[in-house]
Amino acid sequence: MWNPTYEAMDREKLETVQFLRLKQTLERVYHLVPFYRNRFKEAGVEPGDIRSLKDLALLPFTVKDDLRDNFPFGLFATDLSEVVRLHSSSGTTGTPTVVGYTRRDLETWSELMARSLVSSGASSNSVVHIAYGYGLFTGGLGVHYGAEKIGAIVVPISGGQTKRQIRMMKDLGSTLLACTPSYALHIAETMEEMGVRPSELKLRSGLFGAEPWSENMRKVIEEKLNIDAYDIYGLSEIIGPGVSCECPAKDGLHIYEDHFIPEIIDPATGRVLPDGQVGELVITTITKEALPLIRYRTRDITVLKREKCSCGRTHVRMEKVSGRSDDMLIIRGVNIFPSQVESVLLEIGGTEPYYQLVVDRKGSLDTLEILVEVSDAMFSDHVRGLEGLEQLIRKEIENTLGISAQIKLVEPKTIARSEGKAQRVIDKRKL
Ligand code: DLL
Repeated sequence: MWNPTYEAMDREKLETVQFLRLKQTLERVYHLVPFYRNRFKEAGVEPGDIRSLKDLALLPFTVKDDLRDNFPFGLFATDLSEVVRLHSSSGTTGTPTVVGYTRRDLETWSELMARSLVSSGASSNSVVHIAYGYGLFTGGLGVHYGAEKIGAIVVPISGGQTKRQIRMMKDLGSTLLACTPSYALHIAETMEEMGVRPSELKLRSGLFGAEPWSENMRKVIEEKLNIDAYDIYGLSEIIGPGVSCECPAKDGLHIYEDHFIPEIIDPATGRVLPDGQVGELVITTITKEALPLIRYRTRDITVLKREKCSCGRTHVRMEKVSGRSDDMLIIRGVNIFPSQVESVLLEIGGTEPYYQLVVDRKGSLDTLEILVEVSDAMFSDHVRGLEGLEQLIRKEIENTLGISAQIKLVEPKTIARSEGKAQRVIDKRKL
């Protein structure tokens, strides 16, 4: 562990720390951010009404539109002279949102990334190959400062030029690869094309996040790259990568509770759900200076688990994110996440983990077409094999998702590869 004092703190002590930090944050936002003062007044609450962690539920939610409506700096709680860095959220639609950090916020972020890197097998002896994009996206710089903090050697290569990435990993002896899971897969595939075997590299682990990926995808990546693959979660609004991360138990991501208070709500009603129930993750930051967020609705769907973890960390775990409530497709009334399709495809075999869901509407009926890339071996097989595969996928998708879909097998390497977050869904109903 990077910081056992906090990462393994006993529950009672941790909750005391959380409550003190929460109180301070509430006082600050109430007095420094007019938006929060107005919201609290509308909800009829004042910071003084919050007498225990449970009272958090009395406070109103904050949503992405609040950041947009107050673009660029309306929700900042410090003077701009205190702000030393800005990033922007990766949203591809609508007004952008901007997030800011004070010097102490950057220190906090580095600390959380240091914890995440150590949790996924890194140390001062590691060579950390950072293929997350550098720039306004938080992936590259977020991992970068954490890796420097633990004293590892940082290779700040950013995304793109995949063959060069592979040559560099080989030459420099990179031990940890940090990128999106879809890019990790693309790297593995390019290695195969180049005839580079995983044993020629020194890679031992991978820190993958920024998009949902299934357990089956983990197996594929681990096998192809011969590494341990760990999931890391975060969002720009809260801090960037390093809100939570897996430990060697690979059974959920520990949320750094000395900095964030998580809740799970029913996305439809906003009601807080008990631990163990699936719902939308809501996070309150309790140490952020420049942009504290109160009960921020992440839209990410997960479950909280409080059972003791074998790694010794005491912080609550969230399960792998299954999708976003706003990415959840409702097709003929059935809720579907792209990651469910991924899981089915990888279970079956004969296909590659490259797929795309195309949703359309014919008359009043929603249609779902799933483009699936077949493996090279399968493709060179005779047509009967492909027909059988198509039928099998159709059957399994129907069994798992509860709706029928048209399956279109496509040739190897025809679905666009991504260097960042993959685009899994084309919803023509919304175009
Ligand atoms: O994606 C920060 C990040 C960078 C996380 C690198 C991990 C690694 P945004 O661009 O603001 O920030 O996107 C945040 O991405 O609300 C989730 O929907 C999704 N996401 C992030 N990590 C995971 C993950 C970064 N491990 C949005 N699993 C979040 C599933 C994830 N979804």
